[in-house]
Amino acid sequence: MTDAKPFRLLLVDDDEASLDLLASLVAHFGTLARARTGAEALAEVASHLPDLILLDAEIPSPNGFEVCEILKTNPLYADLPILFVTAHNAPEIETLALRLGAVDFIHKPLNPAIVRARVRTHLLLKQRTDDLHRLAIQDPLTRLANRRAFDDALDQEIRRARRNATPLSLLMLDVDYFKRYNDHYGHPKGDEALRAVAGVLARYSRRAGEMAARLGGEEFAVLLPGLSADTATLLAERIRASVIDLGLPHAFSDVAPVLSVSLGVAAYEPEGTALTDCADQALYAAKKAGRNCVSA
Ligand code: GH3
Ligand code: MG
Ligand code: MG
Ligand code: MG
Ligand code: MG
Repeated sequence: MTDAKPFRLLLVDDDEASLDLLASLVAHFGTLARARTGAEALAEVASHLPDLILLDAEIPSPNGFEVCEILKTNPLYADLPILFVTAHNAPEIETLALRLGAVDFIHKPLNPAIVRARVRTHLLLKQRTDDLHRLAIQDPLTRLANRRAFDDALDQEIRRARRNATPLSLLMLDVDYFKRYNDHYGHPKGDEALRAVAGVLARYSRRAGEMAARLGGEEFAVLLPGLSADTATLLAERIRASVIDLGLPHAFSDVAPVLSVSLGVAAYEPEGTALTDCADQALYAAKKAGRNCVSA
């Protein structure tokens, strides 16, 4: 149907013959998972998020309507399309399913052409939703998180740090003498350099909850839940050294023969100055201290 990645579909029905029939109708869309009860369906969604669910209404507990309600009230699964498959013909049953958040309704006995057509439509819509979501949160040049995604993650992590009294650190990073780099090597080379710096940040922010983001221009941030200021400062120093190790020649920098970055480090303090302001001030101090260095 497209040359994009194959889709993952979850088929839920307590009747083995129905599962086999459904599977034969939609196998060409991608990979299939099966569940025979509501509990199995929820477990499968939690372990391997599908792109679409074909959900029999009459399954052992929780039943199809309950499964739909559970999934649709969880923000993690709000975009997951659910198509009900059922022998019910009553309009009020169909309305209930749609009100619970189902995108469509398919009647048994199954009409093969209708099943394929509806599933295809909803997979295409799901793909478009995913694409738009990615565009909304990703910086197109570096593929890091963009400022919008960063601001959301920062809010969330600050709330978590306050609630659990766990450490949270933030790095702010700015490329040194980048205007000169652009002026002398050209904008396309400048873009390449930004991608290379982003690659370094991505390598150092792989643990769950960590996020590297491009805030704009040649300014980046790394959000580090669980890290104290001391540990974050060590990490910042490793990032600084790794950017130097990229070895991108910068003949017009006053501080190094290669491209370098300055970093500011700050740790969250519930009663203190805003975390981003602290990290910004530290970055400014690093610039004042001569660039190609870390300030905390
Ligand atoms: P400093 O060491 O004080 O940070 O000096 P600087 O030259 O890096 O700082 P300044 O803010 O004067 O210049 C930032 C430059 O970043 C200006 C602009 O040309 C460049 N820039 C911003 N966004 C992009 C981009 O998307 N691609 C490229 N190639 N350059 C960009
Ligand atoms: Mg059934
Ligand atoms: Mg700047
Ligand atoms: Mg700069
Ligand atoms: Mg600037």
